[in-house]
Amino acid sequence: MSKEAILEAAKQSIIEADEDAAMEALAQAEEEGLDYVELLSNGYSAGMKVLGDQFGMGEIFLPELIFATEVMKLASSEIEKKMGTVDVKSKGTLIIGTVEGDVHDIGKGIVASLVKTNGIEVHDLGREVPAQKFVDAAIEYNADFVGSSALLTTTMTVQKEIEEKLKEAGLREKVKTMVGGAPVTKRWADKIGADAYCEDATDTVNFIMDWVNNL
Ligand code: B12
Repeated sequence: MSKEAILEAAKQSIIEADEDAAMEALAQAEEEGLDYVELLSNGYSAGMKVLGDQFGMGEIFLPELIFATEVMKLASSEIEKKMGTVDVKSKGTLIIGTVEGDVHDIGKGIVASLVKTNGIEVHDLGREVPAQKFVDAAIEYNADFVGSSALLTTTMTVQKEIEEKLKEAGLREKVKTMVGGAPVTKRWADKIGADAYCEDATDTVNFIMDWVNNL
C-alpha cells in the first residue's frame, strides 16, 4: 500500500468514525515504516479538519464529532505507545493544558506526547484549566516552557491572562510561552506577548529544541 493510500485511509477512518479502519491504517503504516508524526498530521488530524469544516457548515452535528473524537483519541494513544519515550536526562520541563472553558484536548494531547518523546519532561494539566493553574504548576515544577491550547475564539483570551499572571508572579523572563489551537495565529501570539505560536506538534518540538540548544 502506498504512503498516500495509508494517509488517505487514516483520514477516512476519522471522517467515518471507524475504529477498525483506524487501527488497520495504523498497522499498514507500521508495516510500511511510515513516520508516525506524519500519519497523525496528514492522516488522522486531516480527517478531524474535514469534520470541523462540515460541522461549521452545519452538514454534521455534535454526536458525529464526538464519535470521531473517540476514534482520534484511540489512534493517538496507540501511536503514543508505539513512539515510546526517550530514556535520557530531561532537557527541560513543559507545562501544557487546554484553557478554561475549552474541552478540546486532542491537539494538546498530540503536542504533549511528541514533546515527551523528544526528551522533555511534560506536565499535562488536562483541559478547562484556569490561567492561575498554569502559573502554579510552572512554579511547582520549575518549568522552562508553558504551553496553552485554545480552540474557541471565546477562550483565546485565557492565553492572554496566562501571560499577565506569569508576569505578576515574576516568571515571565524565566519561562518561554507557546500558544496553539486552530483559531490562534502568530499575530495573536505577538499581540499578547507570547514567545511563540506553534502551528502543530512538529513546529512545537522545533521551537523547544532550538531554545534548548541555545541555552
Ligand atoms: C473535535 C472537535 C470537538 C470535540 C472535542 C473533543 C476533544 N476531547 O477534544 C467536541 C465534539 C467535544 C467539540 C465540542 C465543541 N466544539 Co468543537 N471542534 C472539534 C474539531 C472538529 C476538531 C478539533 C481537533 O481535535 N482537531 C485535531 C487536532 C489535532 O488539531 P488542533 O486541535 O488544531 O491541534 C493542533 C494545532 O492547533 C497545535 N496545537 C494545539 N494545541 C496546542 C497547544 C500548544 C501549546 C501548541 C504549541 C500547539 C498546539 O498542534 C496540534 C497538533 O498538530 C474543531 C474543528 C477545527 N478546525 O479545529 C471543532 C471546533 C473547534 N469546535 C467548535 C465548536 C463551536 C464547538 C462547541 C462550542 C460546539 C457546541 N455547540 O457545543 C463545543 C465546545 C465545547 C467547549 N466548551 O469546549 C468550533 C469553534 C468555533 C470558534 N471559532 O470558536 C470548531 C472550529 C468547529 C467549527 N468549524 O465550527 N468539538
